[in-house]
Amino acid sequence: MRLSSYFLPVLKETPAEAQVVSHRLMLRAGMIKQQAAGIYSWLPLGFKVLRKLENIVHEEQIKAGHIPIQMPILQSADLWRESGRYDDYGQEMLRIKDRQDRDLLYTPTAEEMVTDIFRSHVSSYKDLPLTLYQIQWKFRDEIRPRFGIMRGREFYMKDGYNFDLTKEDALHSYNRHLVSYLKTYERMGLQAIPMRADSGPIGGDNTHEFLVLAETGESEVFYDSKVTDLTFGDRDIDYNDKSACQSVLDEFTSLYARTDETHDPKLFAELPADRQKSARGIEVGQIFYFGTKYSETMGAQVADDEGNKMPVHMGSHGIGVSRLIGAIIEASHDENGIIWPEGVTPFHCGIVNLKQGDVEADDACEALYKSLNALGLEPLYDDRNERAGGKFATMDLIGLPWRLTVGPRGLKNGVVELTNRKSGISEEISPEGAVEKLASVYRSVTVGDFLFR
Ligand code: P5A
Repeated sequence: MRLSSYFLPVLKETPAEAQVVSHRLMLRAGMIKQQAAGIYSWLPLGFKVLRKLENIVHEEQIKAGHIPIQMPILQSADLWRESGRYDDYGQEMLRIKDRQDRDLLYTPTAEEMVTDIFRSHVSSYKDLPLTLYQIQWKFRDEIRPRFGIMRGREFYMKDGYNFDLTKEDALHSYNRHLVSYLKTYERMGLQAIPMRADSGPIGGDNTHEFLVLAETGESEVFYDSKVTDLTFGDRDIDYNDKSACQSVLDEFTSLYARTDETHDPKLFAELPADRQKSARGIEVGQIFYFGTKYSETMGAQVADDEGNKMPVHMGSHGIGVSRLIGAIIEASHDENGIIWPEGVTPFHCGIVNLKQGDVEADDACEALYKSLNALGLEPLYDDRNERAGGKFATMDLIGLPWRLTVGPRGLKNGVVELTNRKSGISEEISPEGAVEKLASVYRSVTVGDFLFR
């Protein structure tokens, strides 16, 4: 992409309404625009990152054997009357009437709708296990939308739902989700710690939230410091292997890690004093097992070989896809702007032409731009007629992991400058060498390049 033909409305001033750094930087980098309280437009740069995250989520869900679907954003209230949640859900649910005076609602979550799909089409235990998921906009009329997209009213969520014959099978689904979530967050450059939590309006008593530690997090959390040493890494887990998934769950949930809702000060005090940590965290996902709560009230049953019908065991599993962008920025920025992890960056590198209009500089930039594109990488080429200082400031603000700086002086010696955004370290290198290095960096990072199949 050439910056001269892109739409990147960066702001020079720090917006006064933004209280946390991720919100400030998203506004300044021209990623989002607020349209109403907690409701945002996603401008090109923000939309690109959102799609990258979405791709990673799809890839990891599909690897785990889960099947993508898409359910509507508006739902009929009748479904929610069946489960009893229409009245229970309270003011967070946005209720709407259509022209026939029928009650609709803007989906805050979709346990009822997916249960309705299941009961309409599945009647035999032979069709189990089944996990359906979607990535779809949700609406919750939050009393205090804040921190930009971090606590929005409209937000993008991956929501998955498992259907199993027995509790044991459903707990395997739970474990499978936990494993796939650990993998997903790590690919996004994040450490998200599973913590024992409260299930709220979704139900059930088996639930973990995934928390990214951050000073600006809304949740208060308590944990054993050893839990921050755990990483999932490159493990290749067979998702059908029950004991392999169980042992990942055991490894990641045995140490003390709880949100304030389930915090047990007595148990916590048994930890060695230097390992007792309390901090704040951003909730980027939650998994639930709630047994037959919805299948019983809504009649989602399967029959065994003798024709005996039984309600299926279910759970639901969510990832806050739009919120994750805020969490990533909170975890990865400096005073000059965002620092994207390579796995989610909107463009793989920036190209800064120090002397636009100089034939050699222009040619060298064009050549770099073409070679990188030919490798399947996406450079953002700042080809505007602007001062170098302004171009550097924009690149730092939007946080691409690598920057190529090209100017007549370097080109005389056959070199360009390759700078790493995170370390700030620059090296002089031939243009071919720079392309090769970027190709090898991105070969080892799986970028979310899933194409919906
Ligand atoms: C699981 C999927 C559920 O709704 N039903 C379907 C279950 N879980 S949840 O924990 O309530 O939400 C899942 C994740 O969505 C994100 N989230 C939000 N993101 C931005 N703004 C909000 N107002 C908001 N509310 C929830 C969180 O990351 C949460 O873990």
